[in-house]
Amino acid sequence: AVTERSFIMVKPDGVHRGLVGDIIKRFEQRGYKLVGCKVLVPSRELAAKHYAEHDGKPFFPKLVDFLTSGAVVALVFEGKDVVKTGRTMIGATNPLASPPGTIRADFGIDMGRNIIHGSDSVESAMREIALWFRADELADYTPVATAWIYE
Ligand code: YYY
Ligand code: MG
Repeated sequence: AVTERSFIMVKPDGVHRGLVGDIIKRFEQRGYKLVGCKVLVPSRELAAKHYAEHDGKPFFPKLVDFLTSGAVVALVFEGKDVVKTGRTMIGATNPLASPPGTIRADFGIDMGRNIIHGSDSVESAMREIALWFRADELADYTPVATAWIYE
């Protein structure tokens, strides 16, 4: 559905490296609608809730340390098949194993510095959007280009 939403986040490495604009640009030029955007340094509680599925795994503590080490840019994009397409645009978890043209391959090398997060299912997206944004932080509007993106 065209109202499908995904939670996309530029992680602290991407912010430090000045990649926020490049990453937003890729989703914008694809035709996805930006409905939420904010910069914040996440608390440990928020980071742990975001990555709750990984709690108990060996890399979990360093993952929480990393995500809380600086500012992130939390984004919500909306559009047809945005969750799956967003994951395709982002690429594999390990940047070195990710195909050229994907965000992680084009901007990164190590798995623990892979630049960006994207929801892995529509259900995850709904959970993550509710975790990071209040309802009144998501904009309700219709981009004028809509009819030139969707037939
Ligand atoms: O969804 P995605 O970000 O591609 O990977 P996940 O398996 O959900 O792991 C979340 C996050 O954790 C990943 O982006 C990097 C980090 N990580 C890690 O540092 N070491 C691992 N062995 C697995 C994941
Ligand atoms: Mg994941």
